[in-house]
Amino acid sequence: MAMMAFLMALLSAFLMSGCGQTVDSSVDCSDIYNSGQTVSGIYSIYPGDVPVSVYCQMISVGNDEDNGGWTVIQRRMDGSVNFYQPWNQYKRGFGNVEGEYWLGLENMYQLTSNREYMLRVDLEDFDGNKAFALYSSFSVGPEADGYQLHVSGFTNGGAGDSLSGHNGFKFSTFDMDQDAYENNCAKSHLGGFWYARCHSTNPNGVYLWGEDAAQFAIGNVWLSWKGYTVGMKSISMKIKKLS
Ligand SMILES: [Ca+2]
Repeated sequence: MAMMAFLMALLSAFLMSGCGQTVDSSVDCSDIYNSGQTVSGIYSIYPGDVPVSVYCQMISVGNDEDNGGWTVIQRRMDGSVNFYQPWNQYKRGFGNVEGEYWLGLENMYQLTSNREYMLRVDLEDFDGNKAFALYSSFSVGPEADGYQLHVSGFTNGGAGDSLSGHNGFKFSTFDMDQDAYENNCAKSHLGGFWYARCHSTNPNGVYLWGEDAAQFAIGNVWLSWKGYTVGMKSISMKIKKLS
């Protein structure tokens, strides 16, 4: 009996402590950061009942004070992942958490439906120039409303504002046209996004490897910084919970 009690205590201690880089019941990277984990990397978070692997950026890149606990929801960095994906993939998430990935609309909804988040978009071109855009409020609506985007409160980090025009629009993919255009924005711009008629940024578009004047508005572009024909070397979207 004593042995059994000991084993139960051991098991209990193990379950309480968690394992690896999992921090038990952390909803997002803000929780993980606040628990003392200040090294950027891959962690498990719990947007809902099941763990999700995510890249936590614990230090902001660039000249601002917003360090700590950014949950990366979208990341392009080397063109290694095909972002021309159907609805179910954008809903569930896809890619490689060590590199390029999309966290998934359902996870974004679970995270932001009853908590307040800010959004930061970091951009880098192939000449090494960097800029960002900051939004004081970001959330994604439920699937029943087409995973509608709610974004506001722009602050300029040099990139200008190419996202506020997408506020209020539903998410669209090539097999789920919910945009405001008579044709299919996802098909004509080769991505998946909260397209309007159609876009001023296309973060999930084709990885262009820089400027290509022949490829108008299909690349991973940010209009107010580099126009419609310059693809980013890296573009990432990350959210942080407001305290
Ligand atoms: Ca349409």
